This record gives sequence, structure tokens and C-alpha cells, in this order.
Amino acid sequence: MNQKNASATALSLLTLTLFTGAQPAQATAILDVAEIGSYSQIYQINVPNAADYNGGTPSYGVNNAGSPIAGGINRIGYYLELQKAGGPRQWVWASMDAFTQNLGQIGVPVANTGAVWQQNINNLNVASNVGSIFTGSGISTGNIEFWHNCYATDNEVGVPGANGGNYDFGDNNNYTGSCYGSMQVHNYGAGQTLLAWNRWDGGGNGDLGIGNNPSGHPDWTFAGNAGQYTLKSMEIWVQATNHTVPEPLSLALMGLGLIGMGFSRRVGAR
Ligand SMILES: [Ca+2]
Ligand SMILES: [Ca+2]
Ligand SMILES: [Ca+2]
Ligand SMILES: [Ca+2]
Repeated sequence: MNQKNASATALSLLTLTLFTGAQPAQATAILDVAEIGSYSQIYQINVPNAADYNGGTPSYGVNNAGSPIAGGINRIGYYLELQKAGGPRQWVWASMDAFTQNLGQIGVPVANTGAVWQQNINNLNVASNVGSIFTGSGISTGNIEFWHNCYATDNEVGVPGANGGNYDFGDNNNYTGSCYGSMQVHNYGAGQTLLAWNRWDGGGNGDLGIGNNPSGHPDWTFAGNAGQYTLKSMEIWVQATNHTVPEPLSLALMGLGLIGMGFSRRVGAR
């Protein structure tokens, strides 16, 4: 499948939503994230309750990692959308300057991807509908903890403010093998985990959350709560270096035009 243009998809989703009058349960980053128009989708995955990948490829619903981004990758964005039965739909978006040009190494960091990212990230943009999330753009205090290993609480790489006594935004991945697994994006300056999905290499129910875990370890380690969500979708998007940014006005006009066409057709059919 080719990479989908976010704007075109957004229009069809918007049109569909307006005509059916119903917000889809799963909104996707296209409807939630203002900057998504200049990004292309690389991955989507419905997070399973439990996983033990052991280097195998996760069951992505969308996987465009085989289609290279002409001219290179400028930015990478992670989006997590969660909902419990009867609860509010919650989402968070965290985009950052590209930390790799390898699309195969921006998804779930299972062993066969060779991806281990334990580092700061630059120019973090954060958007969310969760009130406790510190949002903003160009944030200079982002970091990621992506690995397939087991890990310990000590602050191995000296992330400012991290607690050596619990699992948070500064931990130690000094173990080998496909054991537990961590996929976490943080804003250490705000003392905040933005999104976390852990234990996809450990078997047993995964750890999944937006923001800091209010009880237990802040980065959701050992929460084992993935089964509590009826909606749990992660999306990963990239912005090409030579991207174009669609103008909001023209997008809106195109949307109105489409709606107008549908409306007159219905009127004419009377
Ligand atoms: Ca720690
Ligand atoms: Ca951590
Ligand atoms: Ca280490
Ligand atoms: Ca494993």
C-alpha cells in the first residue's frame, strides 16, 4: 500500500463523519492532530492485550515501512488513542526531529529491527486531549526509551530529574534478550511520560498509558492494564524533509465544496 496523504484521508473522514453525523469510535491522528497534514502514515497497530514478540513482526494494521520517503525523513510522530468501556476517548501526539532515517526502526522496537533508542529527542511537539499532559511545540526536553530488553529503575544515562528508585523516564536497559520491552516517549522537563506501551515482549497483559501512571510506577511498568481498554490504537507518522504544508483555508474550502456537492445532489433527488 502506498503512503496515504493525510489531507485527502482527512477530507474523506471528515465528509463521512459529517454525513453520518457520528464520530467514529476510533478517530485516528488525522482528526485529532493539527500538524498531521504534512505527515504520512507508516504504521498503525491495534495494541493487543498481551504480546511476546521475541523478534517477530507485530501485527500492524498499517505497515508502510517498505516505501521509502523520497528526500529523507524530517520528523517522526507517535500517536496513542485509548478508551475504556464507558470512559472518555483519550489521545496524545508527540512528534520530534527524526532520530533515524530507517523506517524499519521507528515502530515497535522488537529485536529483529535492531532498534534500541535510549536518548534525547529534539524539537518535541506535544498535543493531547488529556488535561494533565503538558502540551507545546519545540520542547527541548524530550527523550525516548525504546528497547526489547528487560530493564531496571536506575537512571543509566542521567536523564535530568529521573528517579533511580522507580520506573520512569530514566531507566536502565542493561539486560539481554527479548524480555519485557519498552516503548516510551517522555518529556523529562515536565517530569512526564507522554505515552507508554511496555511488556510486549514479556507475555502477560501489557502496560499501556497516556501521561504518568497515577498509581504505581510513573511509566506504567507492571501496570498490566492493557486489557482494560476497549480502544487501544497506536499510529506512527513521518514528515518528509521536502514536505508541503496544505493551507488550512484551501482544505476547508475543498471540504465545503464536497459537502455542497453532496447537499445539492440530495436536494436535486427530491
Ligand atoms: Ca528510573
Ligand atoms: Ca522508563
Ligand atoms: Ca543500557
Ligand atoms: Ca519475549
